[in-house]
Amino acid sequence: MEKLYNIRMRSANNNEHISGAERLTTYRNIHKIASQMIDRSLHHDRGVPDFISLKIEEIKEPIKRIPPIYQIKTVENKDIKTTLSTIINLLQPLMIDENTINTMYETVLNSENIPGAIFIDVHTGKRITSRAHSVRVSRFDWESRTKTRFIEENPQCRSERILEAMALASKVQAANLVAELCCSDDPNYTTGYLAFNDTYIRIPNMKQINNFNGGRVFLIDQEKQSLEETIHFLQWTPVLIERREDE
Ligand code: WAQ
Ligand code: MG
Repeated sequence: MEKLYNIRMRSANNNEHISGAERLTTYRNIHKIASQMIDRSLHHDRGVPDFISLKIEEIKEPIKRIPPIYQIKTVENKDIKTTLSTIINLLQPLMIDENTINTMYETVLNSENIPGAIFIDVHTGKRITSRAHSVRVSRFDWESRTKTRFIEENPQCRSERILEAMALASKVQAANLVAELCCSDDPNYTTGYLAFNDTYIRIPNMKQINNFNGGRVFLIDQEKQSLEETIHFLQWTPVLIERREDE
């Protein structure tokens, strides 16, 4: 197996998060991916950065291979007024306290400019990671044949933004979290998603157009898994989204 490198970019202005990205790539493609990321950091709808960081590291750990998230759905949600109740309805099978769902929703629509995800405890409904310690999922990417096949099977998901979100959601599902909720912080992108039980549910009108708020939350059951180990897996374990040929 060829060596892989993790490339991470983050950019900010006045210490406020603008954008970030992460990819796993081969030596041959480092230059291409790195320049795409710099381009992306320089032309972002959230603004022009005064700080860009680009980090490239060889992966030394064994790579875990996981399939893409199993099911993809889109719900109808015509207006931001119904978004919260749509999420509450979708989460019904998990029997989560409604206050906890409200906290999840408020956290992904926050204006705090959080670069990573915030954990919420499913039992207390409280945030258990602060803005300063938000968790950036890293070291994951699509294996290229799996990605090509996935796009053929799901042509509505061919945009890089959606593919990145699905790769991230696939790694998060592999971490056994109860649920993930995401709203883009891009003012021009209003579709968000909810992921649980290996299902990715796209939710149109998660927020109003021209709104710069956005975020991600991970709902965790700390009686079933340790927060620390989960964070370690999300940040450090290299994961390729890869389907075996016979699947
Ligand atoms: N790890 C943890 N949190 C992250 C990461 C990461 N690698 N990247 C972004 N976030 C958090 C951060 O708080 C951002 O503000 C927030 O998520 C949104 O990130 O199917 O574009 O990159 O059409 O703006 C969903 C696609 C797109 C839905 C989501 O997120 C669909 C998107 P963004
Ligand atoms: Mg963004």
